[in-house]
Amino acid sequence: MPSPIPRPDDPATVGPHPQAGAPTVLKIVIAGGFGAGKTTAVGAVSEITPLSTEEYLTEASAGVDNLAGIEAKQTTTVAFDFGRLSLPDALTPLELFLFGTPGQDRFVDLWYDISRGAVGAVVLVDTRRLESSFTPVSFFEDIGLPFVVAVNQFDGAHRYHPEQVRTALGLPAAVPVVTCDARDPNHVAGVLLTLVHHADAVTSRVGHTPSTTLQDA
Ligand SMILES: Nc1nc2c(ncn2[C@@H]2O[C@H](COP(=O)(O)OP(=O)(O)OP(=O)(O)O)[C@@H](O)[C@H]2O)c(=O)[nH]1
Ligand SMILES: [Mg+2]
Repeated sequence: MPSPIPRPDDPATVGPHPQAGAPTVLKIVIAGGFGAGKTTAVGAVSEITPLSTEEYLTEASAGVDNLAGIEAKQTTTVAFDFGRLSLPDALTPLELFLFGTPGQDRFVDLWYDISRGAVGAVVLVDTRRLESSFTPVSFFEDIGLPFVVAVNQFDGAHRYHPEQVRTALGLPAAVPVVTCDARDPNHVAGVLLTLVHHADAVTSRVGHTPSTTLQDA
């Protein structure tokens, strides 16, 4: 059985010296292209009423925001989502602070602010609009923040094997690619644990924490 993660002395934790038994608090970014299910995922798993910043899509955004496959979508995130998930039964009790990004590329400046202090990111992918995943993937590669890809399996969408998605996105073997239903709390919690383990493995391997640790927040 691998050791529990993150270690209590991991510098990528909130607070200078987490007390024994106190949860390790981690900031996690939920990212992905427009309409990939970020707000849905945060809302599904959050134990508090999530903070969201939704605005109605207007005719002015027609032709800018691609609604193919999500025609029923009426709102979009214009700042960020916030939710919280406690995992007290993990070997190291965890408290995850979840920050969902706005999806459109035009909000990329906000992605930097939202990613500050995070230990890692989940990139949600809608395979019907795969092209919208390239910018968030490149973003986290560029800033050096560990990330996992979670394919959100929308009803009626073709079910691609995760390895097909890896190839299509040009992801290295080290980046976990998993599938989920963003509406399912158990699925989302599983994706988050995959990310926490992956981030721990990456930071252990390179011998330092990402450039955006919680100490920067
Ligand atoms: N069938 C299905 N619908 C989903 C799923 N996840 C999200 N949706 C729907 O897809 C639409 C988009 O979901 P959002 O959570 O708003 O997506 P988002 O990524 O936050 O969108 P932006 O903030 O605008 O980029 C909503 O109508 C959701 O109800 C899913 O797993 N399955
Ligand atoms: Mg949203």
